[in-house]
Amino acid sequence: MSRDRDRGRDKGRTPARERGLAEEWRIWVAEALLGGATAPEVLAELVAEGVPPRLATREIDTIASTIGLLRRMQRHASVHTQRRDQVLRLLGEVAMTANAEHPPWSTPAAAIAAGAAGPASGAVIERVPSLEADTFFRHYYAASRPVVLTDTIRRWPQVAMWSPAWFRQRFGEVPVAVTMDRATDPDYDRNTPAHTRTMTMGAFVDLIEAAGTSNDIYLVARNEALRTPPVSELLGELADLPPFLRADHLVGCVSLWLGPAGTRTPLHHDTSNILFCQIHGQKRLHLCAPWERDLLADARDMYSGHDPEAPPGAARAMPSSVRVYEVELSAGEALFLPVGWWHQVLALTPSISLSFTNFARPNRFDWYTPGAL
Ligand SMILES: O=C(O)CCC(=O)C(=O)O
Repeated sequence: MSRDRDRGRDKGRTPARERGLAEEWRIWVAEALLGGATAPEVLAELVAEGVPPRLATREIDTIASTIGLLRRMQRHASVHTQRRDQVLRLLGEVAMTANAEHPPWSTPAAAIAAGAAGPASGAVIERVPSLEADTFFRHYYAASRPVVLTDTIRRWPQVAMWSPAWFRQRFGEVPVAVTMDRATDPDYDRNTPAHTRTMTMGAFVDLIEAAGTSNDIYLVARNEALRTPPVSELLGELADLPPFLRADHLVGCVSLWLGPAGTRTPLHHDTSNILFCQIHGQKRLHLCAPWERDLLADARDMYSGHDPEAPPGAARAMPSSVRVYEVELSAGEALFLPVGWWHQVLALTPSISLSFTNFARPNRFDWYTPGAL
């Protein structure tokens, strides 16, 4: 420390000027703090050089807080780089799932460039009646591009009669794990295990019917209903799956969502691609691409912390830089939700949805956790 201080002395100036320390002494203070000296040690040195203690303290505080700010900025920049690298790797790995000799993009960097120019350039999510497997995998799955399929699941005649009342009639006595008391917990989705209770399907549907519009009760994906008989029998009744799903691989790959109007799943991303099928009622989804810089910056685990439905200026309002897509799904429509895409889901009516992850292409990206960095 004193050798550095000598450098200040070499300049031949007194350390204190009228309004503050001379520049070379400020540099000395910064170097001493960066080198590990404590503020009291630096203060003692300055005072020994004749700097008034109050002036020395003020200068040290200012320099120490600037150093702290720079360190935080450096940390932030490095976390952002790591998060962006995860997005690049995700898009690169997804691109490699294309069933073609030439995948859509050959490198992750090209993938993100093409992805950013693709889905984000249109204002709405494309809607098509149905897709052949090859077209679906090449132009949507491998391209990380959402699409609404308007007719694909209309071909499920057995499913067309599903409603909350139908579930009560068929599975009334079956115990199911549902979430309750969500309305008083701002972090209800993250805290799903703490809100989980078991009751009969019949009692739950009674609650849905009594609830009107409510986010307080919801049977969410993290339930075992479709893994265990008799509810799992429904999987055998899903005839004529789209050609890009594996009909032989359903158990553990299909999740049931059942609730009243008003249920809201907050903005989050998943670690697999999803075919989100609206079986009964209507839902509104807000979607944002994984490469949205301002969402990546604020991500916490799988959640974004922003609310696309919050009015501008509200605490959780979306950053204005972020492009938000809005999709309404009616019964019989399905949305392809690419892995990593942020989505928030609101039930506009009492609703039943099924989400599928059994695509006939690699679909596990558990490592994708930018918000955990
Ligand atoms: O329907 C919902 O409430 C949420 C669906 C969802 O987030 C999903 O399938 O990943």
